[in-house]
Amino acid sequence: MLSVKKLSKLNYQNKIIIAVVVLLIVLFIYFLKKKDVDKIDFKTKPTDGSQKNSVSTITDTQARTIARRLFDAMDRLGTDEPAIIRNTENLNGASLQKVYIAFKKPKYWAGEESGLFGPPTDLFGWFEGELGGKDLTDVKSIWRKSNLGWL
Ligand SMILES: [Ca+2]
Repeated sequence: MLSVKKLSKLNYQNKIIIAVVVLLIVLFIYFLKKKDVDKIDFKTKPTDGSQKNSVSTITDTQARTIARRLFDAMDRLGTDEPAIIRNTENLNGASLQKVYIAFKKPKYWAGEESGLFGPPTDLFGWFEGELGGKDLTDVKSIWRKSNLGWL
């Protein structure tokens, strides 16, 4: 027969077991969330472009954010070449396609967006207007994965 002392000892062990289980659940949720955050950090996480080129690794919102960064890197005076490379080099083909679509066709005139002059220009047109030499070659080699026909 269980004494009161034994019962309370059992309860104590049960409490430890429950505490451990709760801790494991908290840790599990923490790592799940951490994994989600890792996914969001699309700038620094390389993707295996060779095998997963057809499945986008970014959301539409992320594609719009990257497209906006590319636009900001090229609009107005000069060009932020490192920003263009940094924001696209780790994207696979399908993700690059999303970014291309999200960029749309802002009117390009004399190195910047113009509401009045210049034809609606896609991302590649902006690249060609803003980049030259090795920068253009490097950006083209990144975008070859997109299969969008820009050579
Ligand atoms: Ca510019």
